[in-house]
Amino acid sequence: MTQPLFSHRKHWAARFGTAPFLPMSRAEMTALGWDACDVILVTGDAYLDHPSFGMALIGRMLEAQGYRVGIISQPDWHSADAFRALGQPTLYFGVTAGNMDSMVNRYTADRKVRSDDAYTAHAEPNKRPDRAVTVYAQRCREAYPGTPVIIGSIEASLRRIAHYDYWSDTVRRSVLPDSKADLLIFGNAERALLDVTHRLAKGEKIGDIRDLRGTGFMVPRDWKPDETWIEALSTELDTPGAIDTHVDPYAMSPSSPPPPRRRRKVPHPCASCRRPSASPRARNCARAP
Ligand code: B12
Repeated sequence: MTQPLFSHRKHWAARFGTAPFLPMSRAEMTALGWDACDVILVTGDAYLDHPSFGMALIGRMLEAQGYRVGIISQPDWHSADAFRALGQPTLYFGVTAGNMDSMVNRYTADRKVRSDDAYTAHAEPNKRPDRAVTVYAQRCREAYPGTPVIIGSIEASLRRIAHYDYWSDTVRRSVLPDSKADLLIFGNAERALLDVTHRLAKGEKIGDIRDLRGTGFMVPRDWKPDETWIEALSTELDTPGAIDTHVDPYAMSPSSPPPPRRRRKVPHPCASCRRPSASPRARNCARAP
C-alpha cells in the first residue's frame, strides 16, 4: 500500500547529486558521470525545467529520491531510433503525452490542425504524434523489449477505461491494450510512481505490483488482488445522484423550480459478486466493459 512520500530510503545513485538539467543526450549523461539512466521519461512537450511541466516535476521528484532520470522530449516517432538515444533504462520508461491530451493539443474543436503549440519551443506545431501515449509506448517497447513501460499524464488518465473519443466519434477502448504498457498511473502520479520505482529498484517484477491505488493494468477475467477486494462494474461506479433541472435563464417570468429527479436504482448485474451497499472504495477493483 502507498507509503508517505519521504519515508523511502534513497536509491544508491543519490551520490551523483542534483543535475543542472536532466540529461537529454549520452554526452550530457557522460558529463554527469552516469553510465545509464534508471528512469527515462518520454514526453510530447518541450523539456522545461519548471514544475508546470509534468516531466520536469516527475523527473526532479525521482531525482530527489536518488534516481538517475533522463528525458526524451518530442522524439521523432517514425522509428525506434530516437527512443534509444539514452540507452536502456535500468528500471523503466515513463511515458507522457505532455500536459495536454495530444489530440486536444493538435486539433481545434472544429478538427482543424492548430497553427501553434503552447508547450513547444517557439510555439511550433506538429512536434508530436496523434495519440502520443500509445505511439511513444509502442516505440519504447520496440527499442528495448522487456523494459517495463509505465504510462501517465492527462492523456493516459482520461483514456484509462472505455471512453467517448470526440476526434473519431467512437467509443474507444482503454489505452492500456493499445499502448501495451505494463502499468498506467492516473491523476497526480507522485505517490504511486515513487512506490513503483522503489519496488522495482528492490527487484520486484512490474507484473507483481498490483496493490497500488491510482493504477490500472490488464488482468485475466475474474482476477482480484486478494479475496478481501470487491469487484465493481465500471458502469455502476459513481452513478449520478439527484440531478436538478437547470432553471431557464431566459425565462420571462419567475416560476417555481421543477422537482428534483429521483436517483434511478440500478440493480447490480454481477450475480457472482455480493457487493455490500456501501463498499470501501480503497479496496474496489473496477472492471471496465
Ligand atoms: C497553464 C495551462 C496552460 C498555459 C500553458 C503555458 C505553459 N506553456 O506552461 C496556456 C494558457 C498557454 C494554456 C493553453 C491551452 N490550454 Co491549458 N492548461 C494549463 C493548466 C492550467 C496547467 C498545466 C500545468 O502546468 N500542469 C502541471 C503538470 C505538472 O500537471 P500534469 O501534466 O497534470 O502532471 C501530473 C500528472 O498528469 C502526472 N504525470 C505527468 N507526467 C507524467 C509522467 C508519467 C510517466 C506518469 C506516470 C505520470 C505523469 O503526474 C503529474 C503530477 O501530479 C492545465 C490545467 C491543469 N490544472 O492541469 C490546462 C490544460 C492542460 N489546458 C487545456 C487546454 C484545452 C488548453 C488550450 C487548448 C485552450 C484553448 N482552447 O486554446 C490551449 C493550448 C493551445 C495550444 N496551441 O497549444 C486542457 C487540456 C485538456 C485535455 N484533455 O488535454 C487543460 C487540462 C485544462 C482543462 N481542464 O480543460 N494552458
